[in-house]
Amino acid sequence: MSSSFIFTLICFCIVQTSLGYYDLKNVAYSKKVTLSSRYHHVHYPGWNAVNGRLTDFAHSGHERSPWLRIDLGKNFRIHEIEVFARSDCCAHQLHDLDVKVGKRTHMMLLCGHFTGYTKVGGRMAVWCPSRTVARYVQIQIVKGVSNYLSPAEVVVWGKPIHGGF
Ligand SMILES: [Ca+2]
Repeated sequence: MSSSFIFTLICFCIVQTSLGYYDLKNVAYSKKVTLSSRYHHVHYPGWNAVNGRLTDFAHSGHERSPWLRIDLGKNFRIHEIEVFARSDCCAHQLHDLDVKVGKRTHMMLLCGHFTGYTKVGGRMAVWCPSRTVARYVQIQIVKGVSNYLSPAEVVVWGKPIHGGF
């Protein structure tokens, strides 16, 4: 993985997205993460999914519909959410994701869905409806009866509601 790409993830560079926004930043970087369960042998904390590195990963326990939720700390206008698969192996672990956002954890709305599998080191992306505002972002596997959720990184491109970081 090139250092310039990692720099893009962690240094909040101003980016131009496919829709032409220039002021979006990765508002998930270093925020609080909750995993639905914990992998039993080795601890791969949820924080690994927001640390700006694609060389490590968070890892849930074995369950039907594991999820990972990021608390952005406050409401942001959310534009795009990217989920990166592990770069060492096991891309099949990341598949059929619901991506939900909400201002409260009990009021999450579907922002987008990704059907199928990624490849090793692959990327899933969903774009939220225009003017989506949320504090929480959650990804969850919604297909299959026995799954691990092991994203290398979750990037949330967003911006403050009233300007200024
Ligand atoms: Ca990571």
